[in-house]
Amino acid sequence: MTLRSVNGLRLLGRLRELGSVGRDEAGRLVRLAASDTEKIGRDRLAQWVEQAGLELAVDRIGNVFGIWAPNGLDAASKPLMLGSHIDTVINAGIFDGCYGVLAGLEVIETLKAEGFDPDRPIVVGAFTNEEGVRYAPDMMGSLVYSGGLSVEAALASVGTDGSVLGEELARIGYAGPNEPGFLKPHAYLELHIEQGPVLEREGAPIGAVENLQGISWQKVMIEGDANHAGTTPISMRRDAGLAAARVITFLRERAIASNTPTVATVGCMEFEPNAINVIPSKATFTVDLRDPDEERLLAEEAALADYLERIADEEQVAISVERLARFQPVTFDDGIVAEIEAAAAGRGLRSRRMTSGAGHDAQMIARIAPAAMIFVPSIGGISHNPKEHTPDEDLIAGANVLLDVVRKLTSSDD
Ligand code: HGY
Ligand code: MN
Ligand code: MN
Repeated sequence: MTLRSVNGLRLLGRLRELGSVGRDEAGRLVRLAASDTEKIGRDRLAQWVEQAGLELAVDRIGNVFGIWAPNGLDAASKPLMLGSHIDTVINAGIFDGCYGVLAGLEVIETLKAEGFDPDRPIVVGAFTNEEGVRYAPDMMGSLVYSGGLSVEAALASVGTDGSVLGEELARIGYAGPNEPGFLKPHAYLELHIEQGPVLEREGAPIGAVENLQGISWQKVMIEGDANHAGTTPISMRRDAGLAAARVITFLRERAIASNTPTVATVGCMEFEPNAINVIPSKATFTVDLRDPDEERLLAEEAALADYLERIADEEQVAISVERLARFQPVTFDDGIVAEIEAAAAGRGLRSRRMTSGAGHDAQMIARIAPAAMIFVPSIGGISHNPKEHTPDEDLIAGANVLLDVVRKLTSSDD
């Protein structure tokens, strides 16, 4: 039986078009949640959804959905949901998130065009603020959708720029009428670039993602004393900058010594008064800890807390911590993972089961429906970087595997 395939040129064209939207004056791709640049991307996606003849729906947290409910199917009756996100980090690549949304739309358009008769509606979603760069926590839209955070609390989130999410969504026209969770998915599938080195290293074009690691985000504020860089003896310093530096090296040394998949990242750092000849009075930075094992993640958090106490005493500084996000590791639905492997094999594609190092909306939707993910290789394992790249044939292969799994999960003999 010849398997129908997606329209690869249409998918690649849309990926590149969406990738050109939301560039700053330096040409960097920056489409932060609910920003003016993200609005341009949202509007373009909405156009594609409506041109495809799908029902466009937006919920109160700004999640955007394209709904295909043919032949009298009731849109709300347990649809198969596909999706990801179109917001980006700062100076992003063009595939993270957008690939899963546009491939989901492509799969629905392909099935629609071939006259496929699904036994349930099929929906593609673009979740708000997956990246969490402007508002914490990340995966916010899917977290609200799955009941993990109230929509009111999410709309009240204050961004790193002092903006309020609810006001921004209203301003860009994406404070929708639907209650988050208004469609109860039968199952959820997310296609995404791996953003790591495994598939490329092993020459496997498809990853059947069976679990996703836990995430801990914290903001650490260290307060010392500003003083003269030239006249203050080292022994008399209460140096917030030095204390912050000791925390960063502690995290790296501990992650290496642990001999486990534990990773730790300090991605944001601000000094006050941030002057070349003034000992920093304040250092504010973020800590991103991740581990596939919840017990180890808890142990890393406890070790950091102990070290902060020690540093406060040794450097005579005051340290406070604010939790920004905390998600436990998630195991995906083994039945769907097996369908992904079977679909890959059906196309003669090698696949391998794997863990996701990155957070994804699937991690949240797995709270309300069986979920799984499909990965395609990332060249050099690079992501959250304009060098992020996946070859066209891998992008199309991933979309075809998604197509086959969707067809299987919506065929009445399933
Ligand atoms: O942080 C993450 O893993 C995802 O990119 N939001
Ligand atoms: Mn992503
Ligand atoms: Mn990302």
